[in-house]
Amino acid sequence: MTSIDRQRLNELAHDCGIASIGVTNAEPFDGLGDLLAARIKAGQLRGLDWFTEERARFSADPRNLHATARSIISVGVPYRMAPVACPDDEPRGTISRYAWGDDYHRTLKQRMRELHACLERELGYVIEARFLVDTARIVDRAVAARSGLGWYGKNTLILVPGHGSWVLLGDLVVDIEIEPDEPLRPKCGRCTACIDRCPTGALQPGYIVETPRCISYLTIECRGAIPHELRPLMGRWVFGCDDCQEVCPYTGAASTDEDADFEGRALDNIYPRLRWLLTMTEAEFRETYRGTPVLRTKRAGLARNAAIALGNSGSDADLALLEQVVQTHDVALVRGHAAWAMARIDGAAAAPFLRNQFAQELDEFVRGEIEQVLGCSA
Ligand code: B12
Ligand code: SF4
Ligand code: SF4
Repeated sequence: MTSIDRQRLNELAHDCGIASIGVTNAEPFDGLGDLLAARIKAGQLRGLDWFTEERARFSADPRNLHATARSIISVGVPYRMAPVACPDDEPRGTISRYAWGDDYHRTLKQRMRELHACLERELGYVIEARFLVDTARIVDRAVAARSGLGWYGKNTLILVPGHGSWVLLGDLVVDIEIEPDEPLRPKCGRCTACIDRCPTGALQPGYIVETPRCISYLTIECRGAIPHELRPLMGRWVFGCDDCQEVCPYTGAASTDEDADFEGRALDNIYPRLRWLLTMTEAEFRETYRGTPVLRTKRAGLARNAAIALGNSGSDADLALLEQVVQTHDVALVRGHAAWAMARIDGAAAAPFLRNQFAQELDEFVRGEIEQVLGCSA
């Protein structure tokens, strides 16, 4: 069977909307299973219930996915769109760039399917393939690093030449042999800008993200109350966090891309109005975020995050709305975080309302939140 010429593969990928690729074999990833098990044991992935040692060990050997796999094409799709100005007419939160437009899982899978079809056409025979994006069954960054698609930055992300870390990753696992690429040399040198910038101290030396402290985890994956000590550090992020990427010199130097799938559909998909997030209906939430990654956090999670962001950035002018949220929001999680936000904006001004609310509040969580911010007792 003939295989594909490497240069031709690049061209086909490009035609399918995939800017960068790297190729590696489908051998197991040496030491990865043990590394992941150690990270789990150390609590660095706490909160991600699906991230079990069993899944982690499975993901270290691509042949678990596909017994006859021979090669993996690591695909990189950049998503740095032109900057959008944030109007300052009212308080707004920030959504991380990858979530401005369409859900990347769908976009990448579709482009990988197109590449697979092109390959079959080009070679004239059937190719068994698996299409993976962001699953627990393979470690996308490990594939990208071994295939030379990019190198590990100290922010633990893969930096792709010309695009920095503004690149989403997918894996096209195939049963044909393709000439593999060499891994790239890491280029962080003495820079530690991302570690220094991380607002919560989640990013640590040694290529470690403490998941339970990462704003990305807190705003997207965490379903319950956000720990009090982390809330003031979350700034205006309401979905994900890009701080450890924005500060990176390689990522800063990245070219902007034009890709309709990743463009923010409207301002509320980039810098959403915080007051609106706190009062939006389920229908409004679904309409605005339909088909985007933001749906993952659900309406209650996004409203909870908005309460924190408003607490961190709002003024006394927002207290009346927050009072209304504490009294009437249909989700206790949001009411409790709104009480926190009032105290964060102006503890003295909020105290009479919060004391009064505490006296009549029936929900245990909301009572607990008020108790903590006021120091009042039952
Ligand atoms: C779980 C997960 C998260 C969790 C946990 C992060 C974590 N600690 O891994 C949370 C929710 C916090 C998260 C956040 C984000 N994520 Co995420 N996440 C994943 C997911 C699903 C699994 C990652 C995983 O297996 N982690 C566990 C182990 C493997 O990670 P680790 O302990 O950091 O170890 C790795 C590296 O640090 C490195 N390493 C470890 N030690 C050493 C030592 C040396 C010397 C070197 C060189 C490297 C090295 O090797 C390990 C294997 O990759 C992947 C998709 C996938 N299936 O792979 C996306 C993925 C990593 N996430 C991605 C993105 C975009 C993000 C965010 C930027 C989203 C955002 N804007 O909010 C943030 C960035 C946070 C950060 N700085 O990493 C992209 C990264 C793209 C890229 N260019 O690298 C991925 C690949 C999704 C995708 N398919 O595109 N994520
Ligand atoms: S995404 Fe934000 S919180 Fe998480 S490691 Fe990066 S800077 Fe820190
Ligand atoms: S900010 Fe500096 S240390 Fe962090 S990934 Fe970029 S170059 Fe590396």
